[in-house]
Amino acid sequence: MDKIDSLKLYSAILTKAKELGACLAGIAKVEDLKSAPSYTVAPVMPDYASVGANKERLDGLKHGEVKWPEDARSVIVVAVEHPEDKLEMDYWYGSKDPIGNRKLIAVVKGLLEWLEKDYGVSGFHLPYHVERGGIYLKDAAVYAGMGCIGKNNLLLTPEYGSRIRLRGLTLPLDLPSSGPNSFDPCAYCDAMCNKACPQNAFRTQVYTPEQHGRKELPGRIGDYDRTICSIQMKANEDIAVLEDVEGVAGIEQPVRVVKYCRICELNCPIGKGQLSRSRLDNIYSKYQSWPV
Ligand code: B12
Ligand code: SF4
Ligand code: SF4
Repeated sequence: MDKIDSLKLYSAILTKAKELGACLAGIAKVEDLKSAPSYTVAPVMPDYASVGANKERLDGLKHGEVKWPEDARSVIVVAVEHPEDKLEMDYWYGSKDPIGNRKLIAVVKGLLEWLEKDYGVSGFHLPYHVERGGIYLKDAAVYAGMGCIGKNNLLLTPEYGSRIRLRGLTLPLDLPSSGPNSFDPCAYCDAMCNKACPQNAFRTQVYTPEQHGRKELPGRIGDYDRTICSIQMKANEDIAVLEDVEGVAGIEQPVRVVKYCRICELNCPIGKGQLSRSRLDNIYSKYQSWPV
């Protein structure tokens, strides 16, 4: 594909992703991602097998390693907003995917069908779990120009803060990359996101540049401890109760609704819809199982 054609396709993909329901979209090069922070650091961190990890790793895959599709050259990252006035977008209803994830899946499927039909290009729908063939989506989103990694260890975007969820697909085409950029509001912020964590998961530096070979670590400086964060996630699972749910496709009976913690995400003032203190307190009560 020549340069003009790849620029036209690049722009058409981003437009189509938004038509299909993405609030943000961007493109990153696979070659750049192979040396991005999570891709080089995760394999040398201690293995993680708690909430959010899939126990069934693809054959031959080492812990933290990413299995790229052989022909993958570019990653399209799409995002869907999970605003604080629609907390249910993030809830797990029994074994059903959250509403937001279902929306993301529909966007990716729509893009793949359109690319095949209009351009004769076959892409690959990346699974969510890295252990099952997925990739580290936050780094991909940074390289795709969607934002930076905040001190809350999440992708932070100018438009929505961290209140978005991500999914991706790969293409066998070299497309222009839309990032990274210089957006970094955390440089001037005293990190209320970290202070609000009910488990104090950012209490101390647990990963160092010397041990991990680079300075971009979990929580930026190595102070986000996923084993502590997962204690809260397990507590959220334990306190989930049967609820009558209305208006969620596929749910007819009362189901256990798991509301995973997102306090470090919601406590950041960046992006749309800044929260009043009373609304924050109301939200906290839904996630916390004990007082801080
Ligand atoms: C496993 C997992 C979990 C586990 C373990 C988390 C972990 N970070 O290890 C648990 C269950 C604890 C968890 C918790 C949460 N998760 Co989670 N999780 C994942 C998953 C599947 C893989 C993440 C992973 O293993 N990362 C590898 C570890 C080693 O990296 P890391 O801790 O993120 O640290 C790296 C970055 O900080 C990066 N980095 C640091 N500085 C810089 C600078 C630059 C320039 C760059 C490029 C990178 C970079 O380098 C670090 C490694 O050195 C992803 C989905 C996916 N496929 O990517 C979702 C994902 C990251 N989770 C997400 C969310 C929202 C959450 C929660 C809020 C829970 C919730 N309600 O959904 C919390 C937030 C915790 C936090 N503050 O980070 C979203 C993030 C969206 C966003 N806005 O960023 C993702 C992308 C899923 C999604 N559907 O969109 N999660
Ligand atoms: S509250 Fe938001 S802007 Fe401030 S440090 Fe945390 S993530 Fe960055
Ligand atoms: S998701 Fe909750 S427990 Fe985990 S780091 Fe954020 S605030 Fe702390």
